[in-house]
Amino acid sequence: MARRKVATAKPKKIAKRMVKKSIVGGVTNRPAQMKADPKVTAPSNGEWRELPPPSTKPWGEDGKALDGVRILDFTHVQAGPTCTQLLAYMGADCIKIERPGAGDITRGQLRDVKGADSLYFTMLNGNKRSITIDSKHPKGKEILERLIKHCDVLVENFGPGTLERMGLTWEYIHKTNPRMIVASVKGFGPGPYEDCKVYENIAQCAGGAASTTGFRDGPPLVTGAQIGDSGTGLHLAFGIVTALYQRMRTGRGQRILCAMQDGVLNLARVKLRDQQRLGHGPLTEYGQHGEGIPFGVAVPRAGNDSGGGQPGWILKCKGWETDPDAYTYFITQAPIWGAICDLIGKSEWKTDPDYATPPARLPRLRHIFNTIEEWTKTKTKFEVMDICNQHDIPVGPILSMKEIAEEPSLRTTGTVVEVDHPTRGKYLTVGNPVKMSDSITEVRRSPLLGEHTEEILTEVLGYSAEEYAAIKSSGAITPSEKKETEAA
Ligand code: CAO
Repeated sequence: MARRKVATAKPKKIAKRMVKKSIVGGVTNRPAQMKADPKVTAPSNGEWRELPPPSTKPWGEDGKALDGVRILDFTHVQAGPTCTQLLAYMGADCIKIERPGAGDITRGQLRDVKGADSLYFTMLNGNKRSITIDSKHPKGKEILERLIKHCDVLVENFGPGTLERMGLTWEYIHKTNPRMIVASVKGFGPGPYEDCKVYENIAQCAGGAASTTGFRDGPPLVTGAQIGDSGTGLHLAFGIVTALYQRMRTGRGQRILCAMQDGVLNLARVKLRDQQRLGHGPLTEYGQHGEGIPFGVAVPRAGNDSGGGQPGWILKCKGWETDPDAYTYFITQAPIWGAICDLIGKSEWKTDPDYATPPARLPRLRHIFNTIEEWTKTKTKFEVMDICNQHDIPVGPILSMKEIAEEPSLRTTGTVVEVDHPTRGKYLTVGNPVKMSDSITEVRRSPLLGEHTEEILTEVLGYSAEEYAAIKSSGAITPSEKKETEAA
């Protein structure tokens, strides 16, 4: 793929902007007043403390962003694990609690290698440690209490009421460890649906994404991107990091709730924007306006129309007859309209009043894109990318998952990472999509079920060897015989 031009700001300008920002933000940055001891402690008087002196270690060699943060990870399936995996990528010590003998249900779902953890599990639980605890066993409850005292954040995405049924109410957790942040994903926030269990596609439907996705003459569509699960996990991670920041000032934890419906709506906010615009007239940038089809009472599905004021569409490229992904996205951004006309052999459109201005083009978009497509059909999607980028025309090849998996630049940046696993061998996972200059992510494989049980009980929670042996024989960390007999 051709490299895109990247706008670069002059270093001096950036430095000036950063100074201004830190003053606006109220962060004192005066070296003369720096404390010698860089340890971070919560301020006792509620006033903000000074920052430690800037590290002199090389970039990326002074630990990770969330070093020292310990997570009690009570998550399962996708929404919760996405969140905790991101926190683990950032350096948090993520301790995943799993049911003895079973574990996260996704370990066995969509299995592709017999007897090995599925990709569903391994790609969502990297960089974590796994401990098995029966949360309903008396000894298990005791271990959980100790974990609550030793952790900073509890993350869970059980069905409504499940955590409380385990005895882990907010009141109990807060009393046990007032500094603990309790972060939850639920399907819906407080209201008529708060007790409902929710999976990805339900959230996409309830959050407004499905009704605005697809083609006008077809049914609502869900998207392949997991905006309900992974999107909400991402929102939750943001909430956790900001709560950790607030805790440095207040010294106390708090509850965080991310409802999947809310997370999806946040990602679909431009459609709520359009809903309100609809009250003031037709949505002129939607293809249906140009086709003379009146709007109804709600935002319609817009097919492949581009979201903003830069009309775009998906166009066929060379090979489309046999390759389902031989397409490109093509945007007719106004400033480069002349370049598009020249490229596709329609230079006369530059001065033709029917085509020369964006408003004149709106009713003719279908014809315009059909004409551009006659040109893109003569090139591969990568040729279109190369040629158009020389003219600053925004286009994007439709990349298949196969192409993404094989794309060398994504391997170089650590966005696609190959890791080795003791039972399933090598597999690809998505690395940290957030790149930080001083917190470098090293992606590690997901843990086997209960792989770190002994290490966490003895090294983190301080149980002696005798106590560990007693816990082991109590049945709190091993599958019960009854369950094993049932399974057999
Ligand atoms: N020891 C003993 N029991 C355990 C356990 C452990 N370590 N871990 C979990 N359990 C038990 C729970 O106590 C609960 O049992 P009860 O129902 O008897 O209280 C049960 O396992 C799990 O309950 P659940 O409701 O969370 O799971 P489910 O499979 O019935 O539902 C889901 C799954 C995802 C629909 C539901 O958890 C949910 O709605 N979560 C919130 C929304 C969400 O995150 N959805 C995203 C799903 S995809 O990422």
